[in-house]
Amino acid sequence: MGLPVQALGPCSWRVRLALEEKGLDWTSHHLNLALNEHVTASYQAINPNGVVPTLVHDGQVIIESNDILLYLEEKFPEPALVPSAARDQDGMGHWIERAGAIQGTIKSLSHELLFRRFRKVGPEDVAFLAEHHSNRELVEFMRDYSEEGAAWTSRVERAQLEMRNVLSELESFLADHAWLSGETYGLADISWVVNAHRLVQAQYALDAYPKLLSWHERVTQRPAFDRAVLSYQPG
Ligand SMILES: N[C@@H](CCC(=O)N[C@@H](CS)C(=O)NCC(=O)O)C(=O)O
Repeated sequence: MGLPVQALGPCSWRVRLALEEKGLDWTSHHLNLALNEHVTASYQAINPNGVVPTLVHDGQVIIESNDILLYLEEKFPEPALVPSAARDQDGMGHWIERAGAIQGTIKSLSHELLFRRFRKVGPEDVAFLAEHHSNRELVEFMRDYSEEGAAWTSRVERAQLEMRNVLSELESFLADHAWLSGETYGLADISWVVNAHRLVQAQYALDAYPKLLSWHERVTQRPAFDRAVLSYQPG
């Protein structure tokens, strides 16, 4: 049994959501991570980290999902997904940065709570990655995941702690603000909803965070979220 392909990459959901919100035309070059389609020399020549997503636009290559959000906003400012007030812009920047920094945490929890049921990784898979993937961090992660020893336990414990901390911060912020981007929905909401949605998928206990759950519901009910994530089928 496999996960639906759209379940595999919150970083790609993030970019698709921004593209959908802005109503932009784009061409998908889908890579199936479970089939190691990102573990090729040709893809790593485009994205040296060998991870998805990558945006290629007007001859420019942008490789970090949050950087892609900011790039899209700069090139395609309408409809605006940044707040007009400087104070809200700072707040938005803070949350986007936090989303980028928490990526490893999301990855550890996704593997522990969701993928472990579907994705078996053995020593031969790790050896394949070590030979063909230039991103050493990614290879070490997969080695720890496959061995399920002390190194993995410590990754998961660290991730649980970091996640609890950031969820408390989000809950406090959302107690006073409708959106992470300030007065209106914007890039910080896009950046975070994919993380929150992944936690929901992984059945992470979120009852202690009612403001976050209500914000998640408001964002995931947007038609763009449906197109970018829930009903998305790779072409
Ligand atoms: N910081 C990067 C992280 C990208 C990343 O880790 N992408 C994941 C999917 S969400 C990936 O390609 N993983 C491949 C793997 O772990 O083998 C970004 O935000 O674009």
